[in-house]
Amino acid sequence: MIKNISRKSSSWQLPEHQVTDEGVYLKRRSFLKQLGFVGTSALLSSSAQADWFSKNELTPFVTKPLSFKNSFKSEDVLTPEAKVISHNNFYEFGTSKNDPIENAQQFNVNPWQLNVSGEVGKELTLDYDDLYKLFPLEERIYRMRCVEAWSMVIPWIGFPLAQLIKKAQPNSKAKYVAFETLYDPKQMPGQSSRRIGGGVKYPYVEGLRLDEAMNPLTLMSVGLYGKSLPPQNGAPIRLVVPWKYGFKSIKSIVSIKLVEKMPPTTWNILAPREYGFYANVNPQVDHPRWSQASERRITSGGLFARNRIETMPFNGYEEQVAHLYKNMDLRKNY
Ligand SMILES: Nc1nc2c(c(=O)[nH]1)N[C@H]1C(S)=C(S)[C@@H](COP(=O)(O)O)O[C@H]1N2
Ligand SMILES: [Mo]
Repeated sequence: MIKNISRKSSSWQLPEHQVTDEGVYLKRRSFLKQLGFVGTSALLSSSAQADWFSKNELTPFVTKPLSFKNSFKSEDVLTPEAKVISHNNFYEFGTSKNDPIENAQQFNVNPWQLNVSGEVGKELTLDYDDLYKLFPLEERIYRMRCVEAWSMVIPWIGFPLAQLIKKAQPNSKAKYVAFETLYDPKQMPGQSSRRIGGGVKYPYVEGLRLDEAMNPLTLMSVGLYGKSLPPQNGAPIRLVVPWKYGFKSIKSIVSIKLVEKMPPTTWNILAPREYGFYANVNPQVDHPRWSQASERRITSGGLFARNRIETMPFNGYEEQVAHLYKNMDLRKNY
């Protein structure tokens, strides 16, 4: 995502236990490379999924089946599960697309605490079981468009963020919502090494305007393809905002804070000219280094199934969300 940003190597500054973690990580990667596994995961078929884990000598993270009702369908062909869980951006576990599936299987998500705080009448703390029990779960089939110009169609399971925010009773000062990913360098190798974590400042943070957060499309996701989230997709709970570039959909959230001012966001901090606060999918506003007019839809099968399609304004959700930006210059507010 950030190829032209300088990565000052600072591993020599790290305390010894972190250097050791990185050493183990790098050894593992070169081992996998020798065996020819690194870089091949995008070509896997569904049936190859179990195989992938055994070849890589990984015990897959255990997901659990969820009950939910169907509520939001799509005409689009679903991206196969094996691709949804093996082609990921989750820099806390490394910057290559197959790093998260390789490095996150031991991620411990139970116990978990998600705090809702800030300009609210009632602070909330949700623990692991609450994430699945507090609100009825629904399935939402959404397109997901990464700013890197690839996209998927994913059957998420979750509940509207609006329900959680209402429960916390925001006061009149609440104008924005600030989200934060877990900070745990012992479990997330990218957080203890600039090289592995891509130079991102951790914890990963994101934000929405309150009306964006309250829009019925905005989902807190706890699962996909009928089961709880695998760690590489943001277990145990992540945001999904389908009309915005994928980087807004922050993973493994521990804090949601209602705030008065526009909060800082990770990619905007790193490269403000390239990544704005709004990040609405917009085929007419190019990234400074590439076009956003089209995207590669990741579907099934081999190379010829990787369709190049036109990108739609607001990722095709114009009807549901365009009103949020009525009087805004979307070129300025990218
Ligand atoms: N904490 C955290 N959240 C994150 C990211 C990340 O690196 N760290 N990557 C983002 C990007 S760039 C994308 S495209 C989506 C990818 O979600 P997926 O791997 O479930 O498809 O997660 C987003 N959420
Ligand atoms: Mo992304």
